[in-house]
Amino acid sequence: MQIIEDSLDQLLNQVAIRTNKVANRAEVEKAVDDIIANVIENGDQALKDYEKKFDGIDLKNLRVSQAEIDDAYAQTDQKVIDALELAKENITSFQKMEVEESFIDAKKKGVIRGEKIQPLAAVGLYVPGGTAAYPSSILMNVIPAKIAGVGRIVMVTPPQKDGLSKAVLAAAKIAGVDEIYTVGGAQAIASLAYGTETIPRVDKITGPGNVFVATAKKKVFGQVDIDMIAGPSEIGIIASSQSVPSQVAADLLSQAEHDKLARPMLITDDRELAEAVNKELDRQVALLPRRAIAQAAMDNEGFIAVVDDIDDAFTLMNAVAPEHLKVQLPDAIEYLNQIKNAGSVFLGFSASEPLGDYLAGPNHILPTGGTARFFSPLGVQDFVKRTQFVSYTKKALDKEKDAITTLARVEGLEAHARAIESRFDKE
Ligand code: HSO
Ligand code: ZN
Repeated sequence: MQIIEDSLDQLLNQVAIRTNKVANRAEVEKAVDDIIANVIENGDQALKDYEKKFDGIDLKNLRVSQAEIDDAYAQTDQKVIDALELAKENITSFQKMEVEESFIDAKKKGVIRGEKIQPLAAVGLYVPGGTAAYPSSILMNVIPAKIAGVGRIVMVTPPQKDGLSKAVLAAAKIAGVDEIYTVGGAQAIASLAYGTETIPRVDKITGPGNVFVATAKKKVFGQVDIDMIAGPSEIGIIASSQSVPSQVAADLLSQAEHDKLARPMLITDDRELAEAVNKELDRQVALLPRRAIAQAAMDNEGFIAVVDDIDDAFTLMNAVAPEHLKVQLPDAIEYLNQIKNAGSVFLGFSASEPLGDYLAGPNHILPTGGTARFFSPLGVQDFVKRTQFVSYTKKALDKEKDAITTLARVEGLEAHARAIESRFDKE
């Protein structure tokens, strides 16, 4: 990968330029607008027409039968089932700790105030087709929704000529998906947002997808809620002369193999390590089945930055705000306070990134493209909403009524003031 060595200011500038790229989306926007309008008007028929047009598949039923799901589960290797079950256990125990409590406050005489947290009634999960249909992502999406208490979890995924992936169906069963429909693309997002004769309208849509799916999600936001818009995977590693080059390279490649636009990034204070990692990358990438993708990611988006010291490495990495941040240093946990912007952090030599992708328990649906500055990992909080409430006795209202009527009249809202005063009218 390209090695850049410069002053911290120059490097910070370069990082800002790299994360500001905006793609020209006008054509995609127009296509997606048309698809959404067609699904609203023609429902199931529009979905079937699109499958025929885009994938050449004649869909009889949109819904995947329980028998098909059970069969897929039965045909899945027991080792895979066991691994999914262990992942489920770890994800569940971790995500349960995210549950937020409702509260009620009665400290002031005659006043009750509170906030009630309740699950969303229905959510939809988009699972991409082909090789990007990851069983692990199904667990990561569905388990927090289950813990939140979501009543109905609907999955949509594009139909495949030789049938849906067995491992995906098995993961959906293990995670507790309620219904699965074979529909993909922008039309799938439209159907979840507006509902069709067969597919129920949901309250929130989560899950990654291609540019059409991502654009459709942005467009239906407001009609329903959506999770963040996922971009290509990223890994930022901070390493020093004490890191092992082969391990650093292996972690960089673990994310580079996701996508030609994935971003493997290394920041180090040691030029020698930078060069050793580069050699390892060349050696290891040649051995990978997905070497073409990983190599493209390294060439397109990857970089190694050499800085003066480890403090500068953290400053620069905070500006990158990577999806995954790997601290490949001794006593890594000591650096936790220096990390401001990162989706998920992997501390120490043994915490290799795929530990988080599959098993440790934190979510792998994470903010990308620098959005870790303000977005968080997907979690239980994403599947609940808050409702606030108050109750006042007449005496308590009497104490505060003047402040209310004053504010109402300042805003020119006389009926607001009178509504309060009506409580004190003489009968
Ligand atoms: N690293 C991906 C998630 C994933 N990895 C799924 C393997 N399977 C999120 O950036
Ligand atoms: Zn991954």
